Amino acid sequence: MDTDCLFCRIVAGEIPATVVHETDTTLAFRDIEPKAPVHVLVIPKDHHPDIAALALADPGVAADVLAAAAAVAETEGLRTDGFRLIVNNGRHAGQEVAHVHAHVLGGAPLGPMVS
Ligand code: IU
Repeated sequence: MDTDCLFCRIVAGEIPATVVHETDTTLAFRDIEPKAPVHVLVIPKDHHPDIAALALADPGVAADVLAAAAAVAETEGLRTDGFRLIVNNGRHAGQEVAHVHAHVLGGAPLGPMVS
């Protein structure tokens, strides 16, 4: 755990979050500023700064994040009409929180991808 990391502190239960799914290695909770009717963040419980670091260090947990995102899509009713899965990686992608997180977005047409 990185004590300076907001998402590590959510995993530790120090900061509240609306958790919608949890496994041994992942946690999924609602984004506090939702950009779609459904906006859930899926994170590994262990601290990794971004998806590239996670995939290189622990590809099994990277796969766990994908599986958790799929489970969230199922329970949130997004499988029929579809959903978007986004992982911002680093400064040019606009990553704000340096603990890897996958955005699960859906519940309405999302429009084209932003540039
Ligand atoms: P990004 O990919 O790093 O840009 O996304 C960070 C997301 O984390 C963003 O959608 C925020 O609304 C969200 N978030 C949150 O859910 N809870 C928080 O306490 C903070 C950010 I700070």
